[in-house]
Amino acid sequence: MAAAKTSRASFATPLRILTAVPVCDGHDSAVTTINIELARHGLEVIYLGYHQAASAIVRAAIQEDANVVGISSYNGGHIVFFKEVVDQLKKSGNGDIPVFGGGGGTITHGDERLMKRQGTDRIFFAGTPLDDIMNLVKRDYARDAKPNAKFKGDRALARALTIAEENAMTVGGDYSKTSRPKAAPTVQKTGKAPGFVLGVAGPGGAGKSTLIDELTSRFLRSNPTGRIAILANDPSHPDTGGAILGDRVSAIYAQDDRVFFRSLATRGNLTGLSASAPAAIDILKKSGEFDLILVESVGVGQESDPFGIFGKAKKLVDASLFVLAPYYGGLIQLQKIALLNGADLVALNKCDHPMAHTARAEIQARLDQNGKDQMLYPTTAAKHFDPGVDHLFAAIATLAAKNS
Ligand code: B12
Ligand SMILES: Nc1nc2c(ncn2[C@@H]2O[C@H](COP(=O)(O)OP(=O)(O)O)[C@@H](O)[C@H]2O)c(=O)[nH]1
Ligand SMILES: [Mg+2]
Repeated sequence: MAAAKTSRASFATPLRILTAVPVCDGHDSAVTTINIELARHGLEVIYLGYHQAASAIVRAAIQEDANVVGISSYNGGHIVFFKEVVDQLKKSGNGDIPVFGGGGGTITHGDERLMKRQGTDRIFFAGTPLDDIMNLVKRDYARDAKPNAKFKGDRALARALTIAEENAMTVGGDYSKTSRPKAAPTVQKTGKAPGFVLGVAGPGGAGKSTLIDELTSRFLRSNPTGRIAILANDPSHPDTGGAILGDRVSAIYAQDDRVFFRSLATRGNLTGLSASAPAAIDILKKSGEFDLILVESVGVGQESDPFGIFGKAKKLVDASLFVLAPYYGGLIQLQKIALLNGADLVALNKCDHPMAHTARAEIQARLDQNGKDQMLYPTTAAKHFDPGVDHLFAAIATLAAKNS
C-alpha cells in the first residue's frame, strides 16, 4: 500500500528571530503573544525572556545567528536601551543584525524618530494588526545565510551552524527524505583537542535545560578559562514549520561569554534532534574551542534514541544522560523507556517532589535489572548549589577525563 501523504508544511529555511524584554521590565505578555504569532507564521523564535541585559541580547543574537532582534519594551528606557543593543552589535562587528521592537503605550512616534536615527530599524505601535507585523517581518528580514569571511569568533561559528542547518533541511516537507548533509562548513581552529560530548535526553519538562544550566555553573567555576557549548534542540510545529525555541529562558549561568549556546529547531526531523545535529557537533568539536559540549534533545518518549546509542553506527555523543522527573506514571511506564537501558548516567530530577522517594527506589530497581552499573543521581536542579547536581557534575567530569 502506498504510504499516506502527509499534509505537513514544507520547511523552506525558516527565518530566525530573537525576542527579549529589556532589563528591569517584567511586561512579557505582549512578547509572548508576538512569539506565538511569529511561530504560527512559520518563523523560528528564540525567546530569551524578560529582564534581559543589552549584552545578553547581543550575545544571544550573535550565537544564534539571528536574522533580526525584536525587543518588547514597556519600562520607559527604550531610547537608551535600543541604542545600547544596536551599538554593541555594531562594535562587535555584527551590525548587520537589525533591531526592531514595540511597546504599546510607552514608545511615542517622536521617540521612534530618534531611535531610528540611532540605528533601530522600526517600531510597531499599539493597534498594529498582528498580521501586518508578520508580513513585514517576513518581507524585510528574510536572508540568504552565506559564508561571510568578515565574521569572527562566535559569529563565524554561528554562521557555520546556520549553513549546516540549511544543508540538512528536509526535502519538500517529506519527513522521510532528508537531503544528504553536505560537508560541514569550516571555522578557524584553536588547535585544542575536541571536547567531551554529552547527550542529555528525557521527557519534556523533566528539567533538562535547568539541569544543563546548573551543570554549566559548575563547569564555569571548576574550569576558570575553558568554554562550554550547548546545543539545545526544540521541536518545530509540523503544521506551520515555526518553532518557539525556549531553552534559553532557563539559562542563568549559561549567559556568559564562555558559553556558546545555540538553539536548533527539528524542522521535521523526528529523531529528537535537528537533522543538522551531527554536523553541528562536528563543527563545535573541530573548532577546538570547547572542553565540554552538551546536546539537549527535544522532550523524548519511550522508544527514542536521539544519540544513536543502540545503533551499530558510531554514537553521536561520547556519553549520555537521561533525565526524568518523579511523575513518569508507574512501574510499567518505567520498564518501557528504552534509554534507561542505554544511558551512561541517569538523573531523577525534581527530588523536591513528594513522589521522589518512591521514584528513586523504582528507578534504582530498574537500573539494577540492567546489570550495567548505571548510576542514578537524584537532583533538584531548581535549587542552586544542590549537592545532587554536584555529584552528577563530578561523574560527568570523571567520564570526560577517561575519554580524553
Ligand atoms: C498588561 C500591563 C501590565 C501587566 C503585565 C503582565 C505581563 N506579564 O506582561 C501588569 C499588571 C503585571 C503590569 C505591571 C506593571 N506595569 Co504595566 N502595563 C500593562 C499594559 C496595560 C499593557 C501592556 C501590554 O501587554 N499590552 C499588550 C500588547 C500586545 O499590545 P501593545 O503594547 O499595544 O503592543 C503592540 C505593539 O507595541 C507591538 N509589540 C509590542 N511588543 C513587541 C515586540 C515585538 C518583537 C514586535 C514585533 C512587536 C511588539 O505589538 C502590538 C501590536 O498591536 C500597559 C499599558 C499600555 N497601554 O501599554 C501598562 C504599562 C506598560 N505598565 C506600566 C507600569 C508603570 C507598570 C508597573 C511598574 C506598575 C506598578 N507600579 O507596579 C508594573 C511593572 C511590572 C514589571 N515587573 O515590569 C506603565 C509604564 C509606564 C512607563 N514606562 O512610563 C504602562 C504604560 C501603564 C501606564 N500608562 O502607566 N503591567
Ligand atoms: N520543582 C522543581 N522544578 C524544577 C526542577 N528542575 C526544573 N524545574 C522546573 O521545571 C520546568 C521545566 O524545566 P525545563 O528545564 O525547561 O525542562 P526540560 O523541558 O526538560 O528542558 C521549569 O519550570 C523549571 O523551573 C526541580 O528540580 N524542581
Ligand atoms: Mg529544555
